[in-house]
Amino acid sequence: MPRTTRFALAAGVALGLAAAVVPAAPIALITPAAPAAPAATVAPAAPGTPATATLAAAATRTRAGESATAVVKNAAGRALGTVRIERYDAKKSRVSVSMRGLTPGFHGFHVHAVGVCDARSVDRATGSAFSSAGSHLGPGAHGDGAGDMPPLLAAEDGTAFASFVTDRFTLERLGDANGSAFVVHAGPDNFAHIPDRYFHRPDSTGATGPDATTRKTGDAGARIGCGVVKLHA
Ligand SMILES: [Cu+2]
Repeated sequence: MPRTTRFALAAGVALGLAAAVVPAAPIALITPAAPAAPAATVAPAAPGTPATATLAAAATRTRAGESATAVVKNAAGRALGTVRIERYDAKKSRVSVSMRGLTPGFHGFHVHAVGVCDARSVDRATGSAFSSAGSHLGPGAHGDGAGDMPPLLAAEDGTAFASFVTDRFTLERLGDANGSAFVVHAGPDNFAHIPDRYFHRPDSTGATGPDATTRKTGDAGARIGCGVVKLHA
């Protein structure tokens, strides 16, 4: 296995574990075999805050009309799952993911900047569908971008569940003029986090370090699923 791939997996494991420690909130499309914890329990406890107070606060954070959904489909039009986005507080969003039919392992998972999932639009970088969704939601270089999220970890049965809170985008941002889309990639995401010791030789431009593909997409590869964000009134 190439060093960079090995590193990418290690990075993905760390991030995946961070995402996996939080139980997935129930989503209508797929019910996890293990009973999912109520959504309120995924709220991280603030230091020194009694657990009961945190639960009560979390329960009131999501008000009607403060959520969005994206149904993610593959290039053949088959639904892979659902992403639910809720307002967590003024600056944060809670993202709950439920997928099936993925190849086992880690998958790069990003918000892309355009709310169009056209399976016929070919992504020139990878040859895959959904070029229409544009690049990652910015601003920020890959790894620090608004649209960067913990990768999905698909189990041997192809299911993936995740729930996390991010302050990198709000519902307003997802619903901006050109919308946005949640995209699942074929491979793991290294977040362009390549240590200096892996620097490659200078390329044609004289640049060293991670190449353009790594810096832009974290080498997550083909876009295998895409779901347009729909805000709920
Ligand atoms: Cu992406």
